[in-house]
Amino acid sequence: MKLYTTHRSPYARKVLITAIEKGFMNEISCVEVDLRNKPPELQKANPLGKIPALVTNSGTCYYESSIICDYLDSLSEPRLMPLDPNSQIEVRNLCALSDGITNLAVDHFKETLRPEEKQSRGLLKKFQTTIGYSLTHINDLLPTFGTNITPATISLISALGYVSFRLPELNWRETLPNLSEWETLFSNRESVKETALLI
Ligand SMILES: N[C@@H](CCC(=O)N[C@@H](CS)C(=O)NCC(=O)O)C(=O)O
Repeated sequence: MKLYTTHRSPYARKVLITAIEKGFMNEISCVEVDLRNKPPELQKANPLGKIPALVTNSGTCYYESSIICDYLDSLSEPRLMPLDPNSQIEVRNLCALSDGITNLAVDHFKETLRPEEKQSRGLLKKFQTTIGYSLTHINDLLPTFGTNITPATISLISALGYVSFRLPELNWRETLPNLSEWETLFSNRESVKETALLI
């Protein structure tokens, strides 16, 4: 399998953590992509031109990080996704919340890339406030995330890593000690250490 990726992508990190947890890293060759100069083969594999994109051995391309994680999870037992439908919907809901935080942090970063005089202070503030509000909400929801590795915990680990990297000024570890403690539980896991975003 071929995975188009970039080392600073929180979405690709979800896929890599899943691949390591499922023991598939030896079967995946990673292609590091320069997003400012996308190779034609990425566009060919994924018409959206986004990473992560996974091309399977039979040539199928999966585009969205959650779909790629689902695909990898489906390849072997035990599954990271709980089998019970009610638990599944809970896990997917928590994934949506965590991925939503990642999306806000990415949008914030994109805004900071614009020339300073064109950046919207209001928009940046709105992204920061919504991230802060969502992290506080997750702090209260932590028991539902649990401490097993699931697609939801993977999404949350990835979101927290990205927020810490791009928005250190939010200082969430100081204000949300429960969430910080929860993150620490996972920090020595091989899949988490090996995929830590490079700064
Ligand atoms: N919802 C998508 C988001 C993927 C995404 O936005 N990836 C970014 C890199 S972090 C990208 O490829 N950006 C390049 C572009 O949009 O052209 C997922 O979960 O896979």
